Amino acid sequence: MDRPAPRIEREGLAGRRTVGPIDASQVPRFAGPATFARLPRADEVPGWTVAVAGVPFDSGVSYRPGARFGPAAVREASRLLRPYHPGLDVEPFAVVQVVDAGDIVATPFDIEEAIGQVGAGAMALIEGGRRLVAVGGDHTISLPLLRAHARNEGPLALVHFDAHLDTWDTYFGAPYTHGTPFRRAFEEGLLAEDHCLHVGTRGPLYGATDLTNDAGMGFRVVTSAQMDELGPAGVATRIRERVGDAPLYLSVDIDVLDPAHAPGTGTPEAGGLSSRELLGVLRRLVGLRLVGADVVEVAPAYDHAEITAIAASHVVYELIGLLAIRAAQASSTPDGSNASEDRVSHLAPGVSDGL
Ligand SMILES: [Mn+2]
Repeated sequence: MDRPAPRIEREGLAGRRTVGPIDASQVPRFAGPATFARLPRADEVPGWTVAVAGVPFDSGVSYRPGARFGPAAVREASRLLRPYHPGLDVEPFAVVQVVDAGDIVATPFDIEEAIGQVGAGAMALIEGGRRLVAVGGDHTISLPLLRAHARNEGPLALVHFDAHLDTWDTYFGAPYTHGTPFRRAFEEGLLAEDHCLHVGTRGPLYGATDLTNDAGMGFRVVTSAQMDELGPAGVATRIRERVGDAPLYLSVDIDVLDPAHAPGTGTPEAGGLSSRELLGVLRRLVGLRLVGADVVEVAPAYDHAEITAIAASHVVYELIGLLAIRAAQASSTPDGSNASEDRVSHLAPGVSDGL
């Protein structure tokens, strides 16, 4: 393209101009290089509030490798995301400036060095209260991401969507792997006591002590099977009760979805959530103090027709919607008026209709 791509520009919070996705009525969605949702790169706008960044690191996996290709696959699969979210009644890219910040580069040869690189990369991105949705990569990356956010926000409420607990101690003696980040986070004091929850766990464990050890670290669990009784609204209520007003970090391992909805992942387990259920839970979390999030474990080599990457791209979009609404709520005047209120009408928690 020999001229800048035409982008959707809007007036966002406090009258600030936001530069959104490339206009799909002028440039077809399948044309041009992929950024997340065809948003501008960070270096194409003067400043931003929310970034999507890839973390293509998968040297911490225990089974199928390949999540290093997750960020590229999620970007490709995100081309069809549109600017308006009807379930949340928000235009997330209009309310705040959202960008694709590229990839946080980490060595594939040394896990501890990579963890340092991811942490430093994340710290730079979230400086000054900016928000990050990281796209993995394997679940190892959540440890440095939690470290970075806890440094800014203090101990975090962690809501962890995953088939697995990820609170094991070591694998082959290795303390830093994709199955251990949340035990390390607990040990390091990054997590807020009595505010952490796993959602969607299932499948065989090494033993019953996996669960008692996990509970001993202060985690509670809503299993995948409980989705049948509670439904997305009930699960969201459990989450809201657990998190309260603590700063919230959301970590979504795409294997929380059933392999029918996410075949392209490293450690699939039968009996998982549908993508509809996961999205339905997430969009009922409006009003919580979301400070950061990641979506991990998309391994495109095992995917089919982009099923997994599409699901992940929608999860990221959902998270951006929550962050945009959070930013709008934070900047609302006491009488509730707000320059971009027409882009966000559901500012109250407990969105339940039209989801
Ligand atoms: Mn995991």
